[in-house]
Amino acid sequence: MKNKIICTVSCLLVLWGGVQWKAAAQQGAGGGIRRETRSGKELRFAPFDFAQGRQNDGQGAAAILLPEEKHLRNARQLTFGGENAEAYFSADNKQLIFQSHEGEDKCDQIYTMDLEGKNMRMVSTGDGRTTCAYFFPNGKKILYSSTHKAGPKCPAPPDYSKGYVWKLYPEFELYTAKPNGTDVKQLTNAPGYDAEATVSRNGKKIVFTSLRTGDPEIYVMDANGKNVKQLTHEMGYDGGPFFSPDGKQIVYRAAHPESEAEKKDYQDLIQTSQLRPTRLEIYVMDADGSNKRQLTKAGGGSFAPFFHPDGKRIIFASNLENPRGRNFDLYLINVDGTGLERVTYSPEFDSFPMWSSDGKKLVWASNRNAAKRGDTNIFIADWVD
Ligand SMILES: [Ca+2]
Ligand SMILES: [Ca+2]
Repeated sequence: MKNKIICTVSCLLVLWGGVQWKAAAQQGAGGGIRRETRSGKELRFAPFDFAQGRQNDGQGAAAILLPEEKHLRNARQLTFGGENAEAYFSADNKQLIFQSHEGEDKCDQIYTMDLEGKNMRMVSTGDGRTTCAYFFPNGKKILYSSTHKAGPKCPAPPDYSKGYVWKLYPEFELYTAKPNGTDVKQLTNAPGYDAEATVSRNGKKIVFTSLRTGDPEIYVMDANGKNVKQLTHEMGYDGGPFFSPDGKQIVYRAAHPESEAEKKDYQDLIQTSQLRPTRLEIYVMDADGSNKRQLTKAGGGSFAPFFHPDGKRIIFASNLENPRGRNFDLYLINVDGTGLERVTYSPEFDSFPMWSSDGKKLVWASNRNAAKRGDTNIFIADWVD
């Protein structure tokens, strides 16, 4: 099937997991919930299948999880169609902010919902493409990346003629807004992609990925966008950063080309803001960019790392047991690189894990239990140590 989906990095990670099977015929299927965007356009979103919805009861919860998934209990499916990813808790653990689209020609927009999957609302502008949203800890602002300033349309898709690549759209800038989506303010204004931003627990610092030097690097800045400081300087992709709970460390993912052939391929592609995501690995560094340590050496795709509230463990997604395969699962690893442990066992894509701030719940995105092949939905479960 021809892949027409156009994506950001996060969305492409979903694709990487084998989600590129959207049948055009599916676009018209289902009733859907009609939502009015703030720009007055109508958006069809996440057809709510009431038969699926019943799986939120206790009986269905058991079916969502596999017996091996001992760290998870009382799982609930919160979305029921389309591609939903990168759901992150608010600091009070009462809401999630995530990105979603349905239909091959659609762009992700940012939504919030409660932990029941209810009160869903679009909080981005409805224009352009958006990605990687996050709540500020005080609950008064949200942060996301968007191309809307460059125009209302989805940016052109990546060129797959040279194989599977990511596109780091230069039109992406970081924006803040009120949690209801109003009061949109531009936070970055730099050449190249600016995205993948998250906020420290004390609300003072933002870490993000930028292509402003021509090489994707991680930066830190004050919450108001001032005092930008570059933290990585390695050739290749460095991105997807999250602070540790105490703000003293940053966990991230990186793909550094090694052989001369890989370096040439990388340099050729990055000139057009494209990347070939081979051998993504998990790294940790101190918050000032020092003391970088590589935690995984799986040779496949390890990404979406997040610190446990205890600051000692990290959860991430990987295909490390079959680095060429399309199945991704969640894994735990200690911050010193020991204690690798598999968490999910579904033969489908599982990724984008985040614990609630008290460590009692885990939210993640998965292709399990999909009504349609290729759907990626948001799931939440109690975390069991
Ligand atoms: Ca780099
Ligand atoms: Ca899986």
